[in-house]
Amino acid sequence: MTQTSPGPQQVDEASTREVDAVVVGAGLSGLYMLHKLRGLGLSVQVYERDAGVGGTWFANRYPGARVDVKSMDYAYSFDAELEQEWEWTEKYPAQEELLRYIEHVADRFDLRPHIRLRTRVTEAVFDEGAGRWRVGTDRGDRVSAQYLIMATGCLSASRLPEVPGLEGFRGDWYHTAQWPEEGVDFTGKRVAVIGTASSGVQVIPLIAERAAQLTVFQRTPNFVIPANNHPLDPDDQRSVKARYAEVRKANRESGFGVAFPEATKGAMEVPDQERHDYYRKVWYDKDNSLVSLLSGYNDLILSKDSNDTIAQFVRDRIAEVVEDPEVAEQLQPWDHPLGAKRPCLGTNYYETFNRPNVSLVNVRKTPLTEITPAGIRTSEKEFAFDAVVFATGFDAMTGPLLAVDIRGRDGARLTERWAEGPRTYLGLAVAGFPNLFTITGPGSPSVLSNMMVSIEQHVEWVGDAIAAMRAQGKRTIEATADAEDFWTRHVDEVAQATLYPTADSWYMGSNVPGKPQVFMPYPAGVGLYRQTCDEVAAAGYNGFELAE
Ligand code: N01
Repeated sequence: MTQTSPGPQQVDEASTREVDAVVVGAGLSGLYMLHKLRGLGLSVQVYERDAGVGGTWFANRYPGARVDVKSMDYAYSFDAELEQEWEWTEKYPAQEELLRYIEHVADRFDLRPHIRLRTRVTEAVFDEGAGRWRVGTDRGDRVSAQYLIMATGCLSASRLPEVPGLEGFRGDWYHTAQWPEEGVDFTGKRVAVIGTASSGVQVIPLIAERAAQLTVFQRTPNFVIPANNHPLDPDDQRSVKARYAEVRKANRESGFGVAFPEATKGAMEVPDQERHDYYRKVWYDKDNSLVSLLSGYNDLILSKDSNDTIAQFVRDRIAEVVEDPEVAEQLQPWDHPLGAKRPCLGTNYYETFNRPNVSLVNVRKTPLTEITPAGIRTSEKEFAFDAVVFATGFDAMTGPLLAVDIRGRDGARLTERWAEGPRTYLGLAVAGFPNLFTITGPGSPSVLSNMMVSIEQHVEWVGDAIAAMRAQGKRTIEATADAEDFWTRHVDEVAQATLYPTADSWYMGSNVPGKPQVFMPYPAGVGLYRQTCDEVAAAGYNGFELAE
């Protein structure tokens, strides 16, 4: 059996230190937060549970892992020299290249001395008397910090399905989000992949090329759009760099964090042929993107009828590509609007089901009942495997935050405060938890956007808030209960006006048994959201109490 999570190393000597800020996580958010706070003159301790920096791009190193936002948009914008000097090689770079980029950033800005790796923050308790957070780790660190910044990511608490028997499995097993650094050789093996969303869609075609047999266990089919990935043309890269400031500004003001001309018409307002031609053009366009597909008409995520047009277009493509009509039918999604669950980008995904060594099991019809010593049992039969790959996702958004025992005023636990679902002000702060900030927290656009745009906006907003507090001699900043109530209701109202809540998705917490069914990200778009955050700051941090 293979368990790949880097566990705690030897327990170090207990230490109690005072720093200005603790940042939890050394992914894209944690690194920039560290750099920002260092720039303000703060002492900062970053803790990272993994053995290296990179967050998502450290942990998700399964074959085929690559970003689905274009590289030129999925790059930090905070430093003009960095953005000019880094050369991307592909439209959608692979994990290795993204990790190289992040490591370059860590070295370039001399961030590593402030980061403790392989160290998981286990608890953070607000000491009201001192007005400071007391933070503890699984390696015995004890640190007191004025600010606690959770840069733990939205998709970092991976989860396995509730199927019994894994501990008795005689083969190897892997989770896509805890992939061994040394890689895995599937050559000649009988392999199972459970899960057919973004991670499964990326890993399946590559495992199929190596394995003797690949069996894909699918519960819900997804919409998979062709990535049309390709090497970046150096002239195109130069041309974007020449107008980078303008490109970044447009991204920040957009809906998804990637600028795209605003659609003026709904999908049903144009003739069928025109609409079909548009979808076709995007499907085959080498420079297409999820945004270009979803932004062609202004109501695709608002109107079921409009959404049906694009959903049917994709189902037709699946039927065209997949040779066995029964398999094609199983792969066609009918149960959710396109975009209401995270759509996937794929390379040779549907084509892979035409390979003689690949088969599909519909676990909606024949549910998984048990992992056996030899393999997997469904309600129909037992399958034998040498290796099982879980592409089964995450306890998203709240999972990484609630994995730390966070206690605010009066010892109130965040887990209890969020028992009915997350409650935040602006997705950045929680009433009763002073000086705690959540980067891309629930209630902010985060996962519905280009994460880089959302991360930078939050880091800069938090940095500015801390700078303002220091300038005014304030020791604590805390969201008011009224502001939190208002924001939590507002996020829900905006979500209810869309098709998002109609799907069972990790956005809704549906993938985790017992998790409250609440739409967690804020779907009003990054441009509008940024404006709101800026207005709050300009009004002297409206909705927050600042105390000396
Ligand atoms: O996880 P998921 P993911 N029995 O939760 C299935 C980002 N990401 O790692 O849909 C059988 O989306 C589950 O089935 P169902 C991106 O934001 C980005 O793929 O719940 N099946 C589903 O098929 C993405 O949305 C990139 O019915 C079970 C799958 O496992 C997010 O990460 C790449 C099961 C889980 O899908 C998460 O993606 C990768 C069970 N008991 C990830 N439990 C890119 O940038 C779960 N499943 C390209």
